[in-house]
Amino acid sequence: MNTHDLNQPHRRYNALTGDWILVSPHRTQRPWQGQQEKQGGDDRPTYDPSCYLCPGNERAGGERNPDYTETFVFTNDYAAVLPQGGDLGFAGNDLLRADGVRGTCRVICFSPQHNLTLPEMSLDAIRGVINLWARETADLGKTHRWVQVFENKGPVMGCSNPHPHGQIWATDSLPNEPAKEDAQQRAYYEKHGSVLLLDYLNLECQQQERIVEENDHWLAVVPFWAVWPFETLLLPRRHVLRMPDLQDQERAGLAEILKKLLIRYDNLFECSFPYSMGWHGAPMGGAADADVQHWQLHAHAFPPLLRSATVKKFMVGYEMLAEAQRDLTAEQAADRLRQVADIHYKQQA
Ligand code: H2U
Ligand code: ZN
Repeated sequence: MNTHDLNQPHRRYNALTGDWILVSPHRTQRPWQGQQEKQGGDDRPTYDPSCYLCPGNERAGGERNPDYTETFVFTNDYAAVLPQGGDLGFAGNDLLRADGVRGTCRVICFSPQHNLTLPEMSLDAIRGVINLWARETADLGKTHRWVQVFENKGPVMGCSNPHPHGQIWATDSLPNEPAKEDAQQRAYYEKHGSVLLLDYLNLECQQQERIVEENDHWLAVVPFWAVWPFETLLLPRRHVLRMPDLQDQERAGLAEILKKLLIRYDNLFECSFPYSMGWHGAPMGGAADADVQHWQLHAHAFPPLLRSATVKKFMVGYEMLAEAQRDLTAEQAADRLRQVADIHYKQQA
């Protein structure tokens, strides 16, 4: 199969979720005319006395942050789920169903420095964030079935504060997206006797059409079934179930590929690239490893920008009513990401 032949309208199958996506490549055969607007200078201070995530400052709930020097984790003062879930006492039926949910939410500060972002942090500091993700996943995984680590970056993604931070929501139930991925990976494993995302990784290595960055331990691709214009999927080369299972070398490799990928993102439109990014690994909370061998750890990055720092893709109309659609193909998106410089635009002379 050669994806270069896919230049007519077609639908691509997302093997990981079972969803379909409409691709309309004929609409992009015109030359690229997207504006490349530069955003105003980034003049945030390294410390902001009014920021509720900066070291030493008071948060909305009245608690005070310690004078942390690397990373810092706290329980979200406005958590979406609470530890004391229980019987709802709700007598539902087939049409009116509700289940209780028990869980906890944490906020993780990546750095004490208010004006940094992940791609601008040192490899050592990024490794500190990776270790924190792994530690929190292991810790919350002892008592929760699903631990969702994520970062919302940029006001366009609804991020409330530019201080570099992410979140973790842990629940006793499996949310929609991981449930779909669990079912798809399991069915594939039963049918082929191999791991879906590792077979996919091998295909990407053979085809060399959608790879954006790679190193000895990791691969970053625009997946064949990408929905967001510059969506990427980050995969370890080895079969890894969960983030805490990553070895030292793999953590070092992850810091490296993450920094490179995010620099490419920032350079694409010369702006601090907004996205939602997060990790999926085998369910936790007592799931026996033998029952989750079909899983492969991975991260998704879903950036909303389409043509410039200020023109985003809207998921409206056909996507709300029918299915997701894109013009730019995954192959074209990967090509554009490969073509930008790998030195951050703020560091370029
Ligand atoms: P976002 O910027 O991704 O929305 O995350 C910030 C989170 O920080 C948000 O979930 C929490 C909000 O509830 N928060 C606190 O826990 N304490 C505060 O003092 C303000 C914000
Ligand atoms: Zn701050």
